[in-house]
Amino acid sequence: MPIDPTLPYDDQNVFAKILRGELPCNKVYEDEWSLAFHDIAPQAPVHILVIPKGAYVSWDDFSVRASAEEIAGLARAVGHVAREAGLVEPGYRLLVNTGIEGGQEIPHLHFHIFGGRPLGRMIG
Ligand code: DGP
Repeated sequence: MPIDPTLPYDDQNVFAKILRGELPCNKVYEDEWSLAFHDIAPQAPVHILVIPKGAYVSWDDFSVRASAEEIAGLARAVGHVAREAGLVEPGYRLLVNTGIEGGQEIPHLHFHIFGGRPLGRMIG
């Protein structure tokens, strides 16, 4: 069920639990700002999620409240993970579902990285 991004941060969401180590994940990268792990229900041969360590509900929330360091840290992590996954040459797709009509289900900001097959053109 898509979430309302205007609600306060829910620290019981699954990505918050993954960040606290209360739930497992298949980790591919971690640094001061970010954690990346494989999606539990991959929609492409490569489907990785990159999340900020800070408590941000959505891209909208992050774009308003995150520091320049956090924004840079997350952007660098997304690029790094895609490069390390070997996706730069064939290409890949970034997706950030935001809010109810954006189809966001987990109320902690996450970048989807899709790759490993031709993805076609898609808007929804
Ligand atoms: P979105 O619709 O953008 O909020 O996508 C949420 C994604 O999170 C979806 O592709 C499935 C994934 N997901 C949900 N629960 C878990 C989990 O517990 N572990 C992992 N690795 N991924 C999850």
